[in-house]
Amino acid sequence: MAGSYEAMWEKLNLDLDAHAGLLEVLGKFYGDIYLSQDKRLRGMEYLDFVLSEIHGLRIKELQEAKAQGRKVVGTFCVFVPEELVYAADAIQVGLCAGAEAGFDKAEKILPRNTCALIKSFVGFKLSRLCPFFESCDLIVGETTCDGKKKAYEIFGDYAPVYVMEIPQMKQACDRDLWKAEILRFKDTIENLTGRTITAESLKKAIRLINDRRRVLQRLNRLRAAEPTPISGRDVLLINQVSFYDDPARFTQKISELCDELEQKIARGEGVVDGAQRVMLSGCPMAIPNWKLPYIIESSGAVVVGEESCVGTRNTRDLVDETGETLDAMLDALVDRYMRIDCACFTPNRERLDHIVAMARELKVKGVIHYGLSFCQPYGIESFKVEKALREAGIPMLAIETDYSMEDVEQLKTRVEAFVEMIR
Ligand code: BJ8
Repeated sequence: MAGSYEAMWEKLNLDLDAHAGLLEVLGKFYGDIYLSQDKRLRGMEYLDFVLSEIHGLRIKELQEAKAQGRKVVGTFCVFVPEELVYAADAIQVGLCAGAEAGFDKAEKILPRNTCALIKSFVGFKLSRLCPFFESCDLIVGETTCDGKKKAYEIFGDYAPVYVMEIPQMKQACDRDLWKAEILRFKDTIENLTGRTITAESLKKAIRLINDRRRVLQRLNRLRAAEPTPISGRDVLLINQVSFYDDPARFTQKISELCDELEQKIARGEGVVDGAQRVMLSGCPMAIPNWKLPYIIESSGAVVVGEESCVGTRNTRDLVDETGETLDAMLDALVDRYMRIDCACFTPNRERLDHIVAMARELKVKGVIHYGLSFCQPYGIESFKVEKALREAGIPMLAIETDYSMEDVEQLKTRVEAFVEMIR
């Protein structure tokens, strides 16, 4: 890939040597974790292609869109209403980063004991390693956890940052606050793009993003089959790519992959024989964070669901499509996003209910709770998750880790013991 895109990366002011090193490591990592799998679906070739071109073709597409006057908006959280971005003919991309690259630079402006997800996005920007960052006309942060909230203040010195205020509770006054924030965001996007969001353009955008959620819901329903026809690693990758790819193309490709899955299920074929069904729950896993699913799936288990923002938290709820006026559609957006059950809310009973219901529907033998080190919302909530699951008779293993590979052996030992226990 490098040869044909070097001029573009240079124009984007990437550190070319460091970037080449990153792509090399990423390619090797991907080969070991993904391409080594047996009985993979033909449809995954599209994902392999997208991944191999993640800093190439997709960036070229963004640059071409920018040349035609379209704007690119980067985000870190599923709270940012993508529908408003597309309704103004802009493009949204997820910027969360799942690798340690650039931590040395990030730790010069952030405390070391900051969660890896935050250090990673700061590190990628400071190290000039990510062409997505460099393509953004606006970067949208949000006041979810304290770490992100305070990091955006510092990050604003390096990038054009706008911060949305996210409520912490779900009372009527919180909905009012959120509605005001959605309207403020709408104005911001209209100013950025020079376009007015109309009922017609918003209706189209709601359909576009709902269609992507619907196809991922279909994928989740299909993978629930016994035996499961697709690995958890592959579904994680699909979810990760959904944050970067063109939404309409992605929906089409995943729909084709689902057709293939249906045929596989009809033949009674699974992806692995005799593996224990487990579910992941907790912090989001941003690309290329594939560590834990790989450990789990190399330890006699298969992941059949992700209760996470890179998973069902992002796809479970659709925006109501029946509204005809702009006001009705904006209210539908407000209501849909208020249903997100991030651990940043208090209380957050609905998340516990969702986890138990999901674990039962997927017929899992156990749940592995994934918390990033120094993430207080998910770390603290994991105790309530464990209790809710215990009451439902479902065992849980709590894992706290980061992006480093140093603890792989230790994690493997713990996961193997858990899989043995649930067998
Ligand atoms: S809606 S989960 S994407 S905030 S892991 S940075 S919480 S210290 S990512 Fe999230 Fe939105 Fe919630 Fe989802 Fe902080 Fe925790 Fe780090 Fe986190």
